[in-house]
Amino acid sequence: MTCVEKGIPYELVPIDYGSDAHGALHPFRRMPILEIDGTIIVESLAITGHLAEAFPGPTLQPEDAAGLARMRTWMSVCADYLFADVVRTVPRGRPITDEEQTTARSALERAETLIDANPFLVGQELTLADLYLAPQIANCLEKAPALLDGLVRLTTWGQLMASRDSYRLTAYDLS
Ligand SMILES: N[C@@H](CCC(=O)N[C@@H](CS)C(=O)NCC(=O)O)C(=O)O
Repeated sequence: MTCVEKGIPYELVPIDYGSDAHGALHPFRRMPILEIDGTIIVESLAITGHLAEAFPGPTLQPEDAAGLARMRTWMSVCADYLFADVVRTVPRGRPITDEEQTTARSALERAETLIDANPFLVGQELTLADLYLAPQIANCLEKAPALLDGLVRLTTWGQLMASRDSYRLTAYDLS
């Protein structure tokens, strides 16, 4: 999504997940991994920050200190809490248990309280915070859409994100 928003051409390269070749690129054998001009960058925080800062186009980061803090709060919330309690907790391919539902719903309700009246998570412009949260909400909508019932601010923001090319062009196909 960051590449699309910045207008940076990119290619998705398949990898033998968990293999030694994967470990040579990312010692913790996770994704994403960015190869750029012969350099490998791992971890979403570093990758998205590098793409935002090293290329022309929208900055995707607020210029004021308070805005930056708010963006980083969201990125931290996504990386630590929503990733664990929603993305990792909500199963694919079997019904969600009551306990999983409570864990995920509670995290989403807490995230909802962080959304204000602005269209994007940090003000009037799209930032990396939106690009962190959008795939997590897409993942939730795919696996257990009812988890978002009644969460009006998250849903409204999600609809705004879903209308963007970066969202549509990076949607994954499970078939
Ligand atoms: N802190 C890492 C988390 C990376 C991560 O856990 N990625 C997931 C995919 S979104 C993954 O590789 N999962 C596969 C696994 O845990 O083996 C980042 O922000 O890049």
